Amino acid sequence: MMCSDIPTPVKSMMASSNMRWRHRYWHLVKNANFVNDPANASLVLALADIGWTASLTGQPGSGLDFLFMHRMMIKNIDAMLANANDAAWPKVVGWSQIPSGANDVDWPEPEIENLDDPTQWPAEFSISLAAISNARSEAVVAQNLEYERILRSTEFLQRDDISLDVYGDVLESSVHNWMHMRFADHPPADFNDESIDNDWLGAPFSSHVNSYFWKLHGWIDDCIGLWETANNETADFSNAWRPPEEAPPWNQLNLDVEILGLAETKSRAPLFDPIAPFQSSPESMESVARMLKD
Ligand SMILES: [Cu+2]
Repeated sequence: MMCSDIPTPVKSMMASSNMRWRHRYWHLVKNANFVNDPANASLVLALADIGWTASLTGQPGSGLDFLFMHRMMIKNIDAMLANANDAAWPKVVGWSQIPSGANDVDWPEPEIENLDDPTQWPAEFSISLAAISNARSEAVVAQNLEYERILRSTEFLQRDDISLDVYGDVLESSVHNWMHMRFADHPPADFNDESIDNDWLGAPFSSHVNSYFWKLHGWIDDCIGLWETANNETADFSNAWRPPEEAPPWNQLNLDVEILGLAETKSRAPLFDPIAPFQSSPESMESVARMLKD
């Protein structure tokens, strides 16, 4: 299937404010850097007040949460796709293999001008562009394609230490984060643009509006089935976190005026800087490397 975009009516539903904030909050409340920053304390509390609190990425339970949340997102969009009647997108079908070449005929790495020349990067995009450039480098691509092979091998899936929860965590902090940045296009001028045009794959606020998101998350979701087959067990998500439906924009949260003012002067959406949200910490990269060593 030739890299066709998801049908427009479905894309507009994905671009809705509620969908955007929900996906943003989901990733935010699992991010230790965000949650543990004292500057965000008031916001963290306001979110917890309306049910947005969960185990942090890397903590027990977070791998199941990750797999379950994105499985629910797929279920949700599949219902929309069924109604949209687009032959190219009857439902989400994940990549059976992650595209290996930069110029894959169906799913190429989107072309970004001057990506190989950091001196040309506008300052406001430099962190994002550095993350994309790194994710596309030969060594990082090779490393992650090797991870792909290991993560789907029966020997790995049958290891005693690879519960579905641990598996979800490893998937998230390795190939998942990498795919988000590798296939991201140039960052948008306004990361908080809620129009359908903002489908930047590098931030949870916009990534699910992008068709690549559904190819890569389909790939992740298929991993659950591989784990089930290898272990002759059915995935049990009964303890996974059910995030709230309610996801008001951050400036409508119950924050005191002072905090709100402070946040606004820092930048327009200070607390959600999409710098490189899909980037694993060095510690979690090391732990992945240790776990995926043959
Ligand atoms: Cu997500």
